[in-house]
Amino acid sequence: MTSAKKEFENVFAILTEDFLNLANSRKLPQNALEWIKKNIGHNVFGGKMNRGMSVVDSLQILKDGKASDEELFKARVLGWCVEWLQAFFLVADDIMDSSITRRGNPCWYKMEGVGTIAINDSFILESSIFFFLKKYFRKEEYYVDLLELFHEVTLDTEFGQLLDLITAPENNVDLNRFSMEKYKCIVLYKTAIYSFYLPVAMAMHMAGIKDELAFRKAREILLPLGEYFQIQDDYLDCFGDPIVIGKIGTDIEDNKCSWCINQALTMASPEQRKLLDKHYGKKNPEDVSIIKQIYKDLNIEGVYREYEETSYAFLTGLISQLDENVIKKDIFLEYIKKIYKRNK
Ligand code: DMA
Ligand code: MG
Ligand code: MG
Ligand code: MG
Repeated sequence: MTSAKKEFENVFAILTEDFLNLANSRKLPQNALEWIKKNIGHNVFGGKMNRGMSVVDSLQILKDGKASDEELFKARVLGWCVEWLQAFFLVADDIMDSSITRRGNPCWYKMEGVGTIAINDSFILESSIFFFLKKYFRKEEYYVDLLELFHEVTLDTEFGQLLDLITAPENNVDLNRFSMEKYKCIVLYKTAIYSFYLPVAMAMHMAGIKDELAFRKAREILLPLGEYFQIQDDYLDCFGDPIVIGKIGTDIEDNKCSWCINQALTMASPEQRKLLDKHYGKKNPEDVSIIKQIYKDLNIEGVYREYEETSYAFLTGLISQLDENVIKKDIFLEYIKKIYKRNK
């Protein structure tokens, strides 16, 4: 592990302690404190930390590598706020998607004695963010910007999750409902904004950037980058190694409007289309393997490899056109480097 990652990890323990002290100051009994500690440990810690680290990396780039220790600490706190937000979404997402594993462990709601308590645990994870922001940023002139950003991004993500879920109703498969256009709208809201725009926008606020154009330009790159990231997620859901990605895919079972099915729909013969209609969105493993066989016959893997190349060329092209005086290209180049050809 890099020392930057280690330094980032160290801040997790500080924030966990802060939050437990808060709960303790409210006179919560010992078993509640232990529950909260387990919730945080299971759900916030142990991810790839890409989102969180990118607040730190982006700030360093914006400050030409001269960020002070105090600024770096604050960027790490904000990075963990993104990780806490992600944990809040994932705990709920796994319930709604009937998922089984996450980060190589059972999903939180699947843990012994947790069940639907996970719903309230996800709320607690969300609320923790505003405690951290108040504790560490109350006196900063950009405090309100951070609050607005978290509130707006959270709402957008919830809109995205809504679209994702109502486009995939259980026991009511209708592949005519799907399209690449709908797909792009879902992933913009459910993934791109919180995973890509949020971390960079926070670093920009910390760096004192006020230029609206800079925020707009950042968005213009980060949102397509987020779409690319979710297409990778959808591809890995079906074709990734569960051991490596740490989760067992459920998109086919869940009738999800995933990139793979949308791609298959544009290529399927009438016979294949009939099979897709008949077997998509079913929990039965036999149905799932029929869908996977069609994906194989249509060479969805090959189409994905090609998409990945085209998309990489498109995104690096977009970045190269940026005006360095408005926003630094390196922020985005760092990002794309981290996710290009990822297998987890
Ligand atoms: C992820 O969508 C979106 C959010 C807001 C968690 P997903 O269900 O495809 O994610 P995963 O594959 O990690 O369950
Ligand atoms: Mg999910
Ligand atoms: Mg989901
Ligand atoms: Mg997924």
